[in-house]
Amino acid sequence: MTPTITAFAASPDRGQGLARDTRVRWALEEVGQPYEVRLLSFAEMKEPTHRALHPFGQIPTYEEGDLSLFESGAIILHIAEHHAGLLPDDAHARARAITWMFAAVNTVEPPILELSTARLLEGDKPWTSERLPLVRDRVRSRLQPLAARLGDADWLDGAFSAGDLMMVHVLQRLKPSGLLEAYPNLSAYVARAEARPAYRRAFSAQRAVFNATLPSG
Ligand code: GTB
Repeated sequence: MTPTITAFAASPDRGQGLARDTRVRWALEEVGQPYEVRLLSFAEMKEPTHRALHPFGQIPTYEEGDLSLFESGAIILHIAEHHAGLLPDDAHARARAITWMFAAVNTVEPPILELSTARLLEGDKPWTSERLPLVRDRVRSRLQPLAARLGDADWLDGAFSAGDLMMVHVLQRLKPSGLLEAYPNLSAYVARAEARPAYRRAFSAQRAVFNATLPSG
């Protein structure tokens, strides 16, 4: 059964692939599962029909037969558990890959989101100039140990896994901040993941949504 995911009809990132449907698209591409996409406006996301799928009125959601899921982490774990390619077979290695998924969304992503909020939503507040250095330090306090753990390995724990997919998508959000550049192995890690054919396909698919909104000619 072909799953259907939801995505922004008009992503605020203007096709940079930073909205969380991209990580779900990427997981589906990695495992070779075709999918359909239902595009939603901000107003449609808050309507009861969509809130029945996503209590918080957000994207992405995932529907497959009578199963419907929200939360990108849960969706990707579901995909990874039902297809080969994103989680190792060995039970301990599998548990470690899932640990990296949680580390990405629960430990690394929060200060990165805080930085985005401070820059984009609160950039005009009088206290932002004092707050930004603190938030940037909080991001560094996650990047430094992550860079130390990755070292010169290609991926966080052996072969590429759902843990890397999630971590890379979280780190991509840092690109405009310039913070990632201080950690050359993390920059190379992100670039390595972005060179994967599955990522390229996912990126192009979400980009096509933005391109379709551009005036022709
Ligand atoms: N924890 C949830 C998950 O992982 O699925 C978070 C879902 C979420 O934040 N969804 C966002 C959303 O629907 C889109 S991805 N927002 C609309 C709303 O809440 O009303 C977050 C996002 C938005 C914009 C950018 N950007 O412009 O760069 C990047 C990421």
